[in-house]
Amino acid sequence: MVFRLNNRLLKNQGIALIFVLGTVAVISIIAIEMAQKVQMAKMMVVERRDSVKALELAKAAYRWSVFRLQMDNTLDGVPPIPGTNYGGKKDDQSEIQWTFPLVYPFPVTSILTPESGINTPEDPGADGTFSSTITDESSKINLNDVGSSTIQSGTRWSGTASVLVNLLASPRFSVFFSASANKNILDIPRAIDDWTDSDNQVNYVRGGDENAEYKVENANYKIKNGYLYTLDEIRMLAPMNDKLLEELKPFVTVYPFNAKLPRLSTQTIVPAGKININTAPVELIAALFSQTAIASNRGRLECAQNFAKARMISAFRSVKQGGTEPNFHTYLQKACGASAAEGAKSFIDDQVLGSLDVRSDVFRIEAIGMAGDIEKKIVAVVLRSGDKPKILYWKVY
Ligand SMILES: [Ca+2]
Ligand SMILES: [Ca+2]
Repeated sequence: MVFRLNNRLLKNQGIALIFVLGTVAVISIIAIEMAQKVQMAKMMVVERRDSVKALELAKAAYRWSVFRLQMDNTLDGVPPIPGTNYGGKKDDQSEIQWTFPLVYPFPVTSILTPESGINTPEDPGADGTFSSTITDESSKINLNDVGSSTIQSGTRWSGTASVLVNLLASPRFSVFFSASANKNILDIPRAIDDWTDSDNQVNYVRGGDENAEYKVENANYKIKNGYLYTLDEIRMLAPMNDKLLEELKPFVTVYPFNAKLPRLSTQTIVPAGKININTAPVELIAALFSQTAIASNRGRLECAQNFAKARMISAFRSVKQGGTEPNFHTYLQKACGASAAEGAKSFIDDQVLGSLDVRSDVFRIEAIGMAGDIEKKIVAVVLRSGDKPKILYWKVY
C-alpha cells in the first residue's frame, strides 16, 4: 500500500515536472520570439531611417548637379575672349566643370594634418554620402528627330535621319547589314518614322498598313504612333535586334521630344534636339559629312579624327560658314580638303547643318545617396533652358 502510494506520488511529481518543463519551454520560445521581434523592429526602424536619409542625399546630389549646370550657363553669358577657350556659349569636354563627378563628403586631402590646426572629422562619411555624375545627351543622335516628310516629288528625310543612315553605313555596323543578313540600312529609319508618326500608312511606299509587318507575330499588334519614350523601346521595332541595339546605344538618345505635339508625316521635321559637335563621338562626327563630298569611309573618319584633335585644344564656337572662329566650316575646308570653288559639294548637307550646335542642352544626371547599408539612386534627364531646368525623365531606384 505504502509502496503503491509512493509510486503514485512519484508519478504525480513526474507529471508536474513535465508541466514545468513544458511551461519553461513555451515561455522561452515566446521570449526568444519577442526578442527577435524587437530586434527586427529595431532593424526596420534603422532601415527606414537610412532609406529616407539615402533618398534625401540622392536628391541633394541631384540639386547640386542642376546647380552646376546652371552655373555653367551663367559663365556662358560672358562674351568670348578671342584666342582663348573662355567665355561664349559653347560646351566642350575639356573646359566644363560638369564633366567631373561630384562626391560628398568632399575629399579631405592629406594636407590637413593635426599640426595644421584644422580638425578633420573622424569619419566624414558617417552621416551618409552621395555622388553624382552628369553626362551629355546632346552629343548623340535624337531618334525622335529621325523621320521623313512627304513632299510633292517624294520623301524628304530629316537631317538627323541622314546622320543615322551615315552612321549605320560605317564599318562599325557593317556586320548588321551585310547581304547575307538580308537587312537594308534604310529599314531602321523607316521603322522609326512610321513608329513615331501619327498615321497608319507606310511612309516610304506611301501606302499599306504600318502594322502589317508586326502582325505576323501578333495579330492584334498596333504600333505606337507616338514618340519614343525610352531607348529600349526601339528594341520593339521590327528590324531591330539585341546586338544592333547595344552597338547603337552610345550614339543615340530619345531626348528631347514634345509629347503634346503629334508628329505628322505631312510636315517637315524641325529637330527638337541638336548634336553638339564639341562633344559628339568621333564616329558620329564622321557621320555628319555628306557621302558625296567625302566618298570613302576612311576619308570621313580621318577628317573626324583630325577635328577631334583640334577641338581638344580649342572648342569650336560656331557651325555654319562665316560664324565666330574657330568655325566648323572653316576647319573642314582647311583640314579635310574641301574645295572652296563655287558649286563645289558642300561638306555637310543643309538639312544636317540645321541639327548641329556647339553647345549642349540635354543632360543625364545620375545621383546616388548612401546611408548605412541603403543606397538610393535617382536617374534624371533634364533640359537646361532659362532659369529652371525642365525634367524630361525621373526615376528613383
Ligand atoms: Ca505611324
Ligand atoms: Ca506613317
